[in-house]
Amino acid sequence: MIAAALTIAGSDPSGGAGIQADLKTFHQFGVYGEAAIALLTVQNTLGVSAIELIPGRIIRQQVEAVLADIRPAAIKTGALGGEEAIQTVAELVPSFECPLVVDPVMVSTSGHRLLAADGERALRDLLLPRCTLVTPNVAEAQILSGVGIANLQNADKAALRIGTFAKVAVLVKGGHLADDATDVLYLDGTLHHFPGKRIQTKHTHGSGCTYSAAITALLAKGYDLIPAIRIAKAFVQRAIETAPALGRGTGPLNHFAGTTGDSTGASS
Ligand code: PXL
Repeated sequence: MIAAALTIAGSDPSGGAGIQADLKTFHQFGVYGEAAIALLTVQNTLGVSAIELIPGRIIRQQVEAVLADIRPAAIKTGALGGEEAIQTVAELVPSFECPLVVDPVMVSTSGHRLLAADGERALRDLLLPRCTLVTPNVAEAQILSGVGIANLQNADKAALRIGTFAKVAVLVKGGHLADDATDVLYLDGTLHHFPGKRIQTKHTHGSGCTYSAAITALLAKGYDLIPAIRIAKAFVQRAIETAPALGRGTGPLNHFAGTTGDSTGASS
């Protein structure tokens, strides 16, 4: 039977980030994609011009409808918008009965806030302790940990701190680190490093969404966390390297990139 995965996140009508990136990524990994929408953005590759939050009760009803019918084998969250949505999802977690990946989206690639200030506390106190893996970028890891991050050692410290207080696995993504693009995983008291290539391109719109969606798809297929991260990272790297240069701003990745763990670009 085909595995299903659910994303609870925001809509990006230009198709490169959010729900749209998650569904394309699930599909590319051969996983049946389901999507509960937590907010709408009005945006294209040049930026976000408006945001409309979906009421918590509608988010809850979308998730409950999915859980009552086509049960996902893994779930991820993306942009949730604020405290109400985060509290709603946190309350639903005990009914998930599968891994939960939280991408703590706070700011869009173009610098637009996708989480109100009240949401940061709710994210840290309500949602993080209930997830399997949280995947902050450097800016988000700084906010969640209180550690200033300028290098890999700082990223290690931030991952350790978040993992220790929330008692979850933490993947601090190094894509924005000055030296290289190494990611740090804190898992059960141990730090692991995933070296990456720094790719010179402006087309990175939705790379965080795509990465966490790829991890979620692989967890839905039964992969353990470390191989899932390794394969997902190789996919995102290839998707950035072969980005189709669409749009007049920060363009999307190539969601048709190969999904195997090696770097040949071959599809599974
Ligand atoms: O990549 C973060 C992100 C998440 N969700 C939505 C977005 C973005 C970035 O632009 O638009 C809806």
